Order: sequence, then structure tokens, then C-alpha cells
Amino acid sequence: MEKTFLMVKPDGVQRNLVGEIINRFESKGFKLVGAKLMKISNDLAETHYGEHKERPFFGELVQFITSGPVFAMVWEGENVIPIARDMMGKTNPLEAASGTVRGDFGMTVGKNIIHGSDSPESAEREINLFFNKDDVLSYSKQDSEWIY
Ligand code: 3AN
Repeated sequence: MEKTFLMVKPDGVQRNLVGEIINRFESKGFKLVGAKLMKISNDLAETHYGEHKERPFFGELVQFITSGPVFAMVWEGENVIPIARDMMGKTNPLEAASGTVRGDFGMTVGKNIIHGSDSPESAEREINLFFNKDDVLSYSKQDSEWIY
């Protein structure tokens, strides 16, 4: 089953949006298979955002993402990568549609609440960067005696 890496950025954690964001993806029907509140090191931030190294905002991006706790998650489901990107909305909150996370809560292109992998390759890379294999769980929600 397809997996993606999603992360509530420091602005989302500071603004108490972790629960709201989890709720959106749970309600959509995706399955949470890994999660942790963590502080990103400089090294991890520079690796994670490596593709933006030459961009003028790289320093600002690394500084922001390491400025406070983030909530890192792995979600699973059919087409979870493109659907989660859709639910996040466009990078610039000015262009993000209402009903998307960035459209509803984002303030600026730098402080846009959430990160999500944009392809199967980046999802695999980012999940492995942020999570140990044992911390991404595999479990079923069906045929459970205590869910009815
Ligand atoms: P997305 O997160 O929507 O895939 P990318 O990959 O183009 O967007 O950019 C990565 C991150 O870099 C964005 N989430 C955003 O926070 C930041 N970013 C992008 N463009 C700018 C910019 N012009 N100024 C500051 N930060 C930016």
C-alpha cells in the first residue's frame, strides 16, 4: 500500500493545528502508521531540503524548520501521495484553495503549516530519513472484535 511522509511544520505546532490536521487525514480514510513530535537538527533539515540548496530562501527554510518542534507522520492508503498533496493545497497560501490545509490556515509561502512528499521516490526517501523501520507500523483495522 502507498505511503507518504507528512509533517506539521513549526508554525502548525505553535498554532495548535496538529489535531486538526490529523483529523483531516483520518476522516478522509487514510491510516496513520507512524508519528512523532521532534526537533529537527540542522543536518537533517539540510538533507531533507537538499533539492533547494541553491535557492535564495534555503537558509531561511532551514532556520524555520529547525526553529521549534515539528510533528512527523507516515500515512498509508491508495493514492495517498497525490491526494494528500491536494488536501494540503498549493505552496503559496495565496493560491491555495479554501478547504485545503494551506488555504485554510497558511499565512505565507515560508510559513505554510505542512509538508508532504511529492512523489513515490521522495516519500520513500523522507520516510527513511525521519523514521526507523520499526517505527512505521503495519496493522489492520478490519475484523477487529472491538470496533463496531
Ligand atoms: P511544497 O512544500 O509545496 O512541495 P516546494 O517543494 O516548492 O513546495 O518548497 C519547499 C518549501 O520551501 C515550501 N514548503 C515552502 O515552505 C518553502 N518555500 C518555497 N518557496 C519559497 C519562497 N519563495 N520563500 C520562502 N520559502 C519558500
